[in-house]
Amino acid sequence: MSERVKEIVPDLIEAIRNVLRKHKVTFDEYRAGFGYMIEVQEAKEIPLLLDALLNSTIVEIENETRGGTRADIQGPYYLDENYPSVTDALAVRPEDADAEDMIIRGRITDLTGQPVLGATIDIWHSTPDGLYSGIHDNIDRKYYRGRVVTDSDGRYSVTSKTPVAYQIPNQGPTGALLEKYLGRHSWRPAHIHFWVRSEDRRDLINQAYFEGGDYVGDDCCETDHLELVVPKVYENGKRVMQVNFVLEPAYAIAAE
Ligand code: MBD
Ligand code: FE
Repeated sequence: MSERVKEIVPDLIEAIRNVLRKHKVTFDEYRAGFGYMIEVQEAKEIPLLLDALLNSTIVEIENETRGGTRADIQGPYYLDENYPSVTDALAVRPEDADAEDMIIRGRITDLTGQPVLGATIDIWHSTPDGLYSGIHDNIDRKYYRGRVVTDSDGRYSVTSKTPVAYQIPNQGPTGALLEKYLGRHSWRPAHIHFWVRSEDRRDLINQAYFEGGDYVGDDCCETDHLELVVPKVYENGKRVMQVNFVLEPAYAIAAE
C-alpha cells in the first residue's frame, strides 16, 4: 500500500494545485473550502460526500477489468459487523407493515453458466420512507439488512418491503453542495444494495433498481451502471425483484 500511496498522493496533490492555479483561488476562498470540510466532518458526512462524488469513478475503473456482472457503487451505509444472518426474510420495521411487499430473488452463476452454490449475499436497503437502519433516526440495524446464502442451484430468495427513491440527507453539507452550490438534485433512484462473496470468485458489489422508477438514469451519485434495472413484475401483490449475478473467478484480478 505504501508504494501506491507514494505513487498516487503526489499526483493527487498536484492535480488539486493545478485547479487552484487555474482558477486563481484566493485566500478567502481557500478558507471557505476549509470551513466546508470542517462542516462535513462535524456532520459525519465524510463517507456520504466521498461516495456521492467519487465512488462511481472507482466503479468505472473496476469495471474495466470485470467479466460477468458489472459492479456498482457501495455507498456509505453498509454495516460490516454483526451482519444479521437470515434465510428467507429481512426484518421489517413494525410501522412498515402496510408498505408494499417485495421478494428479492435470483440466481448466481459463473462465467460458464454453472450455478454458484454457497455464495453469501449481504443485502441492504432503505426503509419504505428512505432511511437506513443503523444510520438514521436510531432505527435498529436489524431491519432491512441480512445475509442470504445460495442453494445448490445457485438460487436465493428473501422477502422485504419495497424502498422508495432516496434523497440523500439534504439538510447537511453534502446536500447543500449538490443542491444549493452546484444546482443539482440530491436524489438516488430507489435501489437495493448487494455484496456477493464466494470462495475463489471475485467479490461483487452491486445495486438493483426499479424499472420506471423516479431518478432511474438520473442518479445524484452519477452511477450509470444500470445493468440491474428490474422490470415491474408482481406476484400475488408482491413486487418481485429478480436479480441474477454472474461471478468471475478471483484470479481475474491477479491476471490483469
Ligand atoms: C445511498 O443510499 C447510497 O446508496 C449512496 C451511494 C449514496 C448515498 C446514499
Ligand atoms: Fe443506498
